[in-house]
Amino acid sequence: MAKYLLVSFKTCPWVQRAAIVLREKNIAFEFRHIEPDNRPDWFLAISPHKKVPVIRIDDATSLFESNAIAEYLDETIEPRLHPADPVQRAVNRAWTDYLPTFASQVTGFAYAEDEKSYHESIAKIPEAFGRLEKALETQKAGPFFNGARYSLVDAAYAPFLQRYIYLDRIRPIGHIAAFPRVKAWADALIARASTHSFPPAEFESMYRDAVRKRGKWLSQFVEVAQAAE
Ligand SMILES: N[C@@H](CCC(=O)N[C@@H](CS)C(=O)NCC(=O)O)C(=O)O
Repeated sequence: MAKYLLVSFKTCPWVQRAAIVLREKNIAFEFRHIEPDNRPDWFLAISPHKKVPVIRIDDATSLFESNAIAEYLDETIEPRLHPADPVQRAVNRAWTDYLPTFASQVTGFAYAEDEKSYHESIAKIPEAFGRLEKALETQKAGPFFNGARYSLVDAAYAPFLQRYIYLDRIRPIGHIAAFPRVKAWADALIARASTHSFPPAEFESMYRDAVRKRGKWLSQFVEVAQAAE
């Protein structure tokens, strides 16, 4: 058995965040995908909220919550992805704290039940992108959040920026074009090998299929042929 076992749902962005950190650190791990509708007893026994990701270490210790997992991996395995400077580290942590809000503002519309709530949800996107655009401007960096060095902030936002781009291809939204730094950041993250747990085209098709099966308002726009590509 590998030292690290990452328990996953195939399209979960929070799992992807943990997997990215493992890949950035070149850590060998077993990636075990389970079905959301059929969570095995061994998993329920190690996941207090019954959620993925869970990382099992040496078949002895289980950690949950993607941020806690990312921080643990960063504290224990080189290279450090957090900046050495304490102020920059605090800035980075502040932006990883913002991630759940960002995720719901930027991809929450995919869960809207009807057209009205879909449009209400879409209207929240510019505020979230605007905040990140300002943060990237303050960092004066690129291509990644802190510049040339990849960080835990990059690993955190990559899955959600990738999903926004995929959702935009299901039904065009266009907001990201007004935020050039966010757009360039998203492009750099999508171009990075560590972002991808599956070949990108295969994953996009898997993700579209998951959006279609969700049965929300947006689901009707996912064409079956596209989902099965
Ligand atoms: N805050 C958690 C979120 C994890 C999460 O929401 N995982 C979803 C899958 S993407 C899940 O397991 N959902 C199952 C459920 O809510 O019962 C983290 O960062 O790890």
